[in-house]
Amino acid sequence: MQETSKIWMNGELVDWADATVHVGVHGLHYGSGVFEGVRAYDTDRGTAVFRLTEHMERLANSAKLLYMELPYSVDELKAATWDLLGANGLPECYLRPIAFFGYGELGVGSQGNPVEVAIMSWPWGAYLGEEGMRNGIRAKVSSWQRIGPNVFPHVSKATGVYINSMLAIGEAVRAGYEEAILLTQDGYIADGSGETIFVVKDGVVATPDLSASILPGITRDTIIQIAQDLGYPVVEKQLIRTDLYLADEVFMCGTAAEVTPIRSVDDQVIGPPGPVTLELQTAYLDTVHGRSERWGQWLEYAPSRTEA
Ligand code: PPE
Repeated sequence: MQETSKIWMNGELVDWADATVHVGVHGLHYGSGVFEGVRAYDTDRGTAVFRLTEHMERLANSAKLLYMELPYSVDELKAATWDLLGANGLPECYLRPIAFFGYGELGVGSQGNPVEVAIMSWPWGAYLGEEGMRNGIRAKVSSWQRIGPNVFPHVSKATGVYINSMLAIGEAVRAGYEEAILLTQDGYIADGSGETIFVVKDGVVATPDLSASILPGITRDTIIQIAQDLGYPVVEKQLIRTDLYLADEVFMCGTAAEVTPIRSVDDQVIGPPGPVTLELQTAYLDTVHGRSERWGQWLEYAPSRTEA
């Protein structure tokens, strides 16, 4: 991770090295935190944050699902983001808002612990590598399943649940693959360790529906909208692993991964990035970088710029 100058922490901009917590924080012991991943892009009109409002709204929803009261509103968190971007002066970066139960009463119950909130920002390049973005990655179906909706509220982007993702990607990488694809407990496709999965077959774009133990992905929503606007039928439905093996195209998407093609799953060759994947990838990258106006409503600019 490339260190930057400041981190926003509990209402203040502090030096990178000073954004620390005590080993007794609840969030460290029990994974009781919620977080976001957001990207800011360098555009002709200055730095733009892609769908910042939706990301902060999802953070608030994630917190609610853990019965965590955020001490800041969505608007305050958006303002904090702009303060941080201004302080660090990076034209383009990844942003990581996080809220967690802090230091107070150790014990599984979260009562009696303050809620701490921080936002980090640092440069983060292609999540699955430049080569993966261009030529596609090799993925493996994981032996680890996604947890069901009554085990954990998967709609919450909670820190502790990422143990599941950590084990899955660790297994895939040790076996020589770049990413893992997790199935639900019923055996349907859920998602990647940090991405939503899309399948293209006979011109139809399909992705698992939101009940498949997945995060309601903001990039997922973006890609569905772009694909529909480009004239592709899009279906949200249960998918099984053989749908991946027999697909014309498979890709994954997420804030960090953007649109990354998948060239094989479990050594079943899908092939180099196909035309639909490339069209959606180009449309997505043109949108986030402000090169295309068509979906420009998703780019949020620093408040002073909007007022100017
Ligand atoms: N599923 C999972 C499990 C997931 O973690 C992400 C985001 C997505 C889908 C896509 O969601 P969205 O970004 O709203 O389209 N994963 C974050 C990276 C996690 C990491 O720290 O690594 C991200 O893309 O920021």
